[in-house]
Amino acid sequence: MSAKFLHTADIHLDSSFDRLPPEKASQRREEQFNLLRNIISAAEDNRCDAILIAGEKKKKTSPSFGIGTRTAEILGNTALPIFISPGNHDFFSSRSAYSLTKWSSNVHIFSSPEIACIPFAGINIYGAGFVSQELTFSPLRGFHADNNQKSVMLLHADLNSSDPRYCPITSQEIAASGLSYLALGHIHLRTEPQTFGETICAYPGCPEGRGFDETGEKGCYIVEIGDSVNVNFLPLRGRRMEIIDISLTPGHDALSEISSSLPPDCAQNILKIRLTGEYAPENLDIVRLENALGGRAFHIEISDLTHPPRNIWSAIGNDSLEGVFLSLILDKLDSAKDDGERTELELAARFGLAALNGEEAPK
Ligand SMILES: [Mn+2]
Repeated sequence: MSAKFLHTADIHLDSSFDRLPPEKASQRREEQFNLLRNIISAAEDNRCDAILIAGEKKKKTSPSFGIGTRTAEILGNTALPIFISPGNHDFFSSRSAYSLTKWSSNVHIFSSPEIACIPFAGINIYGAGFVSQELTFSPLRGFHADNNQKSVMLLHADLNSSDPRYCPITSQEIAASGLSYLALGHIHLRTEPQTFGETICAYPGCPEGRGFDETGEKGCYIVEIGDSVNVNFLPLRGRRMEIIDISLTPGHDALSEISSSLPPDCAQNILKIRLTGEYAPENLDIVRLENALGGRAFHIEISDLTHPPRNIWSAIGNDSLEGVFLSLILDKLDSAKDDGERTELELAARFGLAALNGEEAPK
């Protein structure tokens, strides 16, 4: 007996994207439904037998009928069974979209913090869910899966954390569970599959970044359960959030420096460009740069972390270590034979000053 699952979590369908300008935010909110469709297509394309959603399908605890109805419609458009374990943000209650929305028969929601079991294709699918914003005990404590069956569990849980509010579970409990695979959600940064006892578990992370704390490639896990358990990361081709640091060179054109530093494949992405280095503030117009670069990515925001050029010679003549050091460099500058040597000496002055002041070495 074997089965293949797509494991995802932390989709947060109702994210506001309020850092983006209103029209782009509205586009991103709409795209979240495409993300859900893409996840389902990925499961179908990879011939999965079912989809596991380990919580935080949406973010707001209050019922939002529009999102519930649209989600139900999308999930009802596939024949694949979909198992959902509600998390702290989308907990199950009589007033939640889980209760108030009509779900198609392929959708199975774990509506209790006590572990329930749904037999599926010869595999036991276990799960539990949040019924309020906090779940302060471990449903895994004392749990042991039926030895004669392959088994999967969905949990929105905090592994080995000192915070007791979000379904605190431990690696010892996982090791004692006898599960084949534990599909986790809650941590937005993907973890590599880990093995405790005989059980493999993983956090797939969020399937698409939504803020600059969720940068880089995102996706889901494809989990095959047969004689052994195989877990493979499947990247999803959504928009990426990326942070790009660019050190400007004094006297050079900022726009062309930034432009040539952008990665070639960023047209769909949302970029934060952090400008560093010494740069004259009067030559840096952030709004103009953002507008000029607008076509290069879905959205670009620029933060100016530059500082004004420093007069490195200001301590000359001072009766200080800095003053003495600079006089020595200045003597050498007077006898420098070419521009190359002069540039090197000026750089030496900058490194020396940074070292004397306990500052980071200049770029
Ligand atoms: Mn959570």
